[in-house]
Amino acid sequence: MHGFAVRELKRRYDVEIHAGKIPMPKKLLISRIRDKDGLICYPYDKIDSDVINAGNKLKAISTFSVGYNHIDVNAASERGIVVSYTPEVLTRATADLSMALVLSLFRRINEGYEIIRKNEWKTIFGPYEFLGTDLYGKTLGIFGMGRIGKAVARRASGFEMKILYHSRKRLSSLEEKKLDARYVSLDELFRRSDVISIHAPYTPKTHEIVNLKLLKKMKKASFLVNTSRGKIINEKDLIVALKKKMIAGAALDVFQDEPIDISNSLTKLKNVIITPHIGSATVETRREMAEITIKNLILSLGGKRPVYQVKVESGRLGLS
Ligand code: 8YV
Repeated sequence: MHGFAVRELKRRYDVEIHAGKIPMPKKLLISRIRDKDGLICYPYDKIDSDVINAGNKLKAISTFSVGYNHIDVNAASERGIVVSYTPEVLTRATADLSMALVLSLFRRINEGYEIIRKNEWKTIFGPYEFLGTDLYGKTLGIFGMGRIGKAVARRASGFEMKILYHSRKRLSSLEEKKLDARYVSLDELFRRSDVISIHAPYTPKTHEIVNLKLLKKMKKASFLVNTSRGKIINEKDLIVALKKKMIAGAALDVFQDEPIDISNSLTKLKNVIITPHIGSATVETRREMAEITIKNLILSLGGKRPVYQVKVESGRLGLS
């Protein structure tokens, strides 16, 4: 947690900070939460019903993230505990990273870097060597057209890409027009896109929704990008698709298990770019996330509405 945020919290409350192993072991968390009024947590902390029910005095949970699939929101709601999160402030940073990954795949930036690093750039490339593809005129398929999906669409428009999308809710025709985006079924999205970028939340409904059946529908020359949650993709199926060259490549910032194990094939495949869950990792964004996280907690503990409260709605709950 940022220093300014810790200082502000300490000015108001008795604060206990876990500074040991991450994530905090469940037993330890359960024992330390018993006398706490509020909790600040991160996506790697599993805040399940055992943890929530151990917090006898718990009134507020504030997560330093837009995703809240790590919190049993139902269990919290049953106990009248307010759950808050940090959307909006990380939209731009995450959309920027998604576009960076799209560009890296299309223009083979990582491959280029690798051949120079390994001293394999021995001759000047001829006109047909080391070719990537233009973004211009290609179709970007956005799965999950929420705040981040829309920000990706706006950026992709700047590169003159065509936008298809699939989402829980279809946008209004005015919004579709503004973004120049066409709504299609999930099947059609996977069939028609040159690159698919995932921006859906992780829920029981999206759990491993991207499986072999769907990947088989993609064009051989197409790419997959994921900056949302790893478990939306069936990783084993993706590895099969990549090894068999059913798709051209993937760029992933999130994984089924994080940190990814070095023995995972995704760390070895040539047609894969991986980054260590850095979607929101910019100086500006992380500072704003910290501001919102403590504001959310302070407002909730003061009996007021937090800046961003997680609403209990079926289909968006469940633990990862
Ligand atoms: C993490 C994220 O919050 O916001 C999310 O849902 O996955 C990330 O931005 C960030 O890595 C801090 O743990």
